[in-house]
This record gives sequence, C-alpha cells and structure tokens, in this order.
Amino acid sequence: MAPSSTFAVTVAPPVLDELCINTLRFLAVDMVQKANSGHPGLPMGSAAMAYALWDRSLKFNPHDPDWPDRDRFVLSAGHGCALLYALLHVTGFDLPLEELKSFRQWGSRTPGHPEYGKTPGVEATTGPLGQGLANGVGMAIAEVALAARFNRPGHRIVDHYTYVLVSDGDLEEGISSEAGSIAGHQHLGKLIVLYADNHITIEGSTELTFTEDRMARFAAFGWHVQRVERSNDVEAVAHAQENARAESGRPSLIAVRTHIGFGSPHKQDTAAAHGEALGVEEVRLTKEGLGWPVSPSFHIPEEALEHFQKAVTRGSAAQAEWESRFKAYKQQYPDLAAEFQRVIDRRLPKDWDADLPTFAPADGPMATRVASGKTIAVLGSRLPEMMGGSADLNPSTHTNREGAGNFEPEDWAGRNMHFGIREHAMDAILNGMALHRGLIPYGGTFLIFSDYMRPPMRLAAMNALPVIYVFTHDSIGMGEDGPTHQPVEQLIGLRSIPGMVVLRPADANETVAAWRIAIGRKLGPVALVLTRQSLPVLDLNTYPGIPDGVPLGGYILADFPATERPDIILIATGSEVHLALEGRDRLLTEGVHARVVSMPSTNLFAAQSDDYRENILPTNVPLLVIEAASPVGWQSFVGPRIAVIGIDTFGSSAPGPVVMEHYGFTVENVCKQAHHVLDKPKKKAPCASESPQTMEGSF
Ligand SMILES: Cc1ncc(C[n+]2csc(CCOP(=O)(O)OP(=O)(O)O)c2C)c(N)n1
Repeated sequence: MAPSSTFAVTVAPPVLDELCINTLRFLAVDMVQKANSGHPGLPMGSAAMAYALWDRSLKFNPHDPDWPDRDRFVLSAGHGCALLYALLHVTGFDLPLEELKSFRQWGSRTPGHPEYGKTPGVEATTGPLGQGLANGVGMAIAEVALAARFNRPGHRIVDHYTYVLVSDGDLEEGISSEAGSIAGHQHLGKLIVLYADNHITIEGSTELTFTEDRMARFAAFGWHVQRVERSNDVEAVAHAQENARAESGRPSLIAVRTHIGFGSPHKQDTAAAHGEALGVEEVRLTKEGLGWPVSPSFHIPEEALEHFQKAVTRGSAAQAEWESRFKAYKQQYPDLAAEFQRVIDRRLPKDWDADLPTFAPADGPMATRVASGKTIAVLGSRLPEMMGGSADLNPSTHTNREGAGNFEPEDWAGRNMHFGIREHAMDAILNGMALHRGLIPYGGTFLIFSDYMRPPMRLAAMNALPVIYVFTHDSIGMGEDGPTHQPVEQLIGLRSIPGMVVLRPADANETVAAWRIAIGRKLGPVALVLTRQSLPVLDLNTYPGIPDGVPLGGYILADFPATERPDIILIATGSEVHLALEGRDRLLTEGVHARVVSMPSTNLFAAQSDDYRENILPTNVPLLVIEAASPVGWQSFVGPRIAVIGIDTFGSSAPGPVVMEHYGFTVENVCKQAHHVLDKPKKKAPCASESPQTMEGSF
C-alpha cells in the first residue's frame, strides 16, 4: 500500500480565490445567522476545499443539472448544506439569493438538510451521517457498470467522477467502513472523497471518541489516501484532487485539515461553531477579521460572482462536447444510444413483461422466494438494467441471475452483486445507484435483517427512489433458526414508512404480480416479502382474479356468489392465505359463509377508492385477520369489527410447521376465532401472549 502523501503548504490563497472562498463562507454565515438556526462551522472551514473542486475541476452545468455525464457531488455531511446552497447560487443554478435568505424556512428550496428533488444540483438527500458516502459508492458503481455496458472503443459516453464531502461523523458511523470496504474491494478509482478533518464534533474534540488512524483505515480498505495540512491552500487541495483522479485503480480519500468556524475569533476550532448561529457580534468580528464588509449581509463581490459564473459557460461547453461525442456514438451505435437514453429516462422497453411466468399446482408446492428467483431470471433477460444481489445470502434469497455474471473488480459488466454481510451499506449503495439512474437496483436479505437497512430504506422512500428489496424468510414459519431470525414487528415497521410499498404475496402467481408492480413503480421503493417454506400454487383457473387483484393491494380470492353478504371475512397475507382458504372450507361445513380476502399489500389497498374497499370489506361484516406477524396496525386499518390471529411476542426455535401451530396458525384456531368473532358480545380482550392466540380489538 502506498504511503499517504502530505502537502504542508503555508501560502495564502491568491486574492481572487480568497474573495470567492470568503463569499461562500459569509453567505453560509449570513444564512445561518438570518435563520438563527443551522451549522456555520463546517461551511466556514471547508469553503476552500469545496471551492478548489468546484472551481478547478468539477464537471457540471448549472443550466442543466441532470445532464447524465456530469460529475456527481454529494455533501454527505448534510448539516453543512449552507455551503452547498451558496455554491449552487453563485455558480448559476436556479437558486436565487432570495432562497438563501429563506434558509430553513417553510416552502423554501433551502431546507435544513439537502433534499433530493427540492433543490436543483442536490444529488442526494443527506443528513443521517454516513449515508451520503455510501450513496457515493453506489453512484461510482453505477458509473462503472454503465461504462462497461455502453462505452465502446473510441467512445466514452459514460465517463465521470463521483465526489463526496464527508465529516468526522460520516467516518465514525459504521456504514463508512462497510461502504469503504466495498469501494476498495471494487477498485472504484473514480470515487474521490474529501474529508473535512476538523477534529471537532458536537460534544467537543474528536480526541474524546475518534482516535484511530483514519488514513491507515482507508488505506487498509485499499484506498489511495492523501493529506493536505493547510485547508486554505487551494492549489494544494486542487493538486491532491488531481493526484486522486490520476489514481485510477483505487478510490481516494483526501483528508484536509480544516478548521471548523474558520475566522471566527471566539468559535474557530470549537464545538460552539458546529450547530448554531455565530451571533451578531461574532459575525461582525469574523467579517472584520477576514476583511469582509460587515454589512450588507449576503454580500457577493462582483469580481467573485463574475468568476463563479464562468461555471455556466464552462459547463455548457463540457456538456456540448459530450453531446457531440454522443452524436457520433449514436451514429455508429444507434441501438445502444437509444438504450442508453431509455435506461437514463427510466423507461421500460415494450413487452418487458411479456414472458413473465405463470404457475400451476402441477408445478408442485413452491416457496415464494423460489418463484421470485424464477421471475427475476425472466425479467433480467428483458431488462439488462436490472442489477442487484444480496448481503451474502444469494442462495437463500434467490437473487442471483444465472448467466448475468458477477460484478467484480475491474470486470464491471456483471450484474450479480455480492455486497458481503453489509446490509446497511448495501441499501445505501442501492440508493446511490438509483440516484445515478440507468439501473434498476435490487437487494436481498432475510426480512429480519431489514432492521439493519432501516435508515437507507427511509431515505429511499423520502427520495422516491425505485429500489426493490427482496426479503425472504418472512415469518416464524421459517422455523428452526428461532426468534433471532423470525421477523415479527418488521412488516408493520416497513408498512409504516411513508411511500414504501410492501407486498407479501401468497403464492408463486401473486409473486409474479408483485414483481410486475415493483418493476413498474418508477417513483418509490418496493419491499417484496417472501417465504422460505414451500406453499401450494393457487390455480389461476380457480382464482382468476390474482393478476388484477394484486395491484389493488387486496381482493376477493374466494367467495360465495350466492351469498350476498358473507358471515365473516378472513383477511390473510402471504403464507396465511392458504390457512384462510382451509378455514373457509371448514367453516362452510359448520354453516358459516366466509369470504377470503388476500391482501398482499395494505399500502396499495389503502390507496384504493372508498367504494372499492367497501366492496371488498363491507361495513358491518366481522373480520378475522390472519397474519404471522405483529397485529399492530390492522385495527386502525380496518376498524373495530376485527380480531387478528397474529404474534405479539417473539418466535421460537422449532420446525416451521410446529412453530406455526403453537402460535395459533391452524385451521382449528381460525374456525374457533371466527366463531368467537361471530358470537361475541363485543368487549376488549387483552393481547394473548400465549399460544394459540388472538388479539381482539386490543391495539
Ligand atoms: C446518523 C446521525 N447521527 C447523529 C446525527 C446528529 N449530528 C449532526 S452533525 C453531528 C456530528 C458533527 O460532527 P462532524 O461530523 O465532525 O461535523 P462538524 O462538527 O465538522 O460540522 C451529529 C452527531 C446525524 N446527523 N446523523
């Protein structure tokens, strides 16, 4: 491993550079001061290193922020967003000064942390520390994956860098090690991370908590590492960035010794500069100290603005140059060029779902994870933009695509990804891939380990990113691994994320329908929740409503046409749908007419019209919900006329069918609870925690 390079330079920045850097610094200072809220310290300390990048080498066009081959810049330390907004404003993005003056205010395009889709030029929503770094790894992966697919000799139409600005907090978070390890392993040479090494976090000096050798750590991950001692030396920082770009075989970390709150006489190098306005008096002293006019605030010297705005001509020229190269490419490779445009626009090809399989009982019982694997294989043959894998569980999650090759260091044409046992980074990387565009990313693990992915899943939903999760081993029915591996509260947890669509299909045919929804959903993530255990295949001749019913979230699977109003409705999801069907048959022999509603997605069902929902679940018909998961949520969803066979404790280690039986997932208990719902004088019962159990109106 090459030793770290160090640049210890003492020169002051040339006059124009200094003017520009101070412009950024004081725009950020004034934004935070006016809002009386926010983080001035990181922008003040990191303005020079960000300027060195944005002024000297970042490839971007302020007038077309989404140009596909732009460099990506992610501010992982999202709390320092005043710096990013200042950069976007002065370089000519559509972010007027008024927006800077409305920092952190209702309706502004300058929210308290960068939000993707709200501000032109913001490449990712950041704020939860560490996420942006892993997003950057995902973007760099997308870049090499697309380059491998589309570039041709003499035609490099995909050729950009990904830059990430991180703080101490980003590198303290564990996800930075997961993502750093993957990036090093994959030799992502076009990923360049600038580290604002300011020695300060909220509670004080990093000496309190963060004393490892960060450079050695990243060098051990296989990164090229450099250190720049004088953060205000634009040339030294720019030179280090040049070195990083020259290093094509390894990702780069450039640690720049910045000073939080630079220039503030009383707050520089202290935690006091981190997360609150400097205060009127301190702003005055800081401006005076750095030779800046105290008023007016939001001052932008003309020479500085003129210099910054060269970004517009520079960016337009860079884009025009790329467009002429793309034109030549299109002439030589018209089909590939059209494909490139299609995947960047997230358009699906005609007939993409034409060959999707249908299954019949004759295929034999099949786990929905197996049906999912078969569906992925077919989808992948039509959608080369599908790219994904699992966190070391491909044989279990059935996420590997035969013949698609492995995505491997410097052999980036493969589409099967091996994330290692790194669920957190896996998902944030999937987010980065989706943000980049050009790919349909998916990732798999056991449903229980979705807990390790919660922060990036939340961000995927917030950013409306089309990321697909393949979660298998979906209930206590998975059996012997026991309570540590048996999900209980994960389903309701996922369903409660705004914008997330959760689908728990009942059989192989519902699984195909679920995948169709997942691929078709261009804005927002989808979680497919699948069984480990085999399930009967529902016969499409007997249950023809499956393909059209699944997209509605819930539908009548089995009913008695002669009966206008069923005596009771059994609502079930996933594997428990089969139990509901058996229960219905048994109840019929007991003179009770039960309707079975399969509800693969409560999220999608809740979005249907009142009429539709009333048609499926008519008012005043008692309901019995059967789902091998926490009962929380059903009550608010379907009202008071309900009992739930669910689980309000953790599972147990035993063969799956035995566990299911002990927790009340039997035909006998379904019938017993159905009679109970029908006969009961209504009163609240406590959640039973012993099996067999039912939770009746007790949420
Ligand atoms: C996952 C996560 N945990 C906690 C926080 C709250 N937080 C915001 S900034 C910060 C640490 C600040 O230290 P550093 O990253 O060095 O930033 P600087 O002080 O240089 O601005 C913390 C803990 C967060 N944003 N994300």
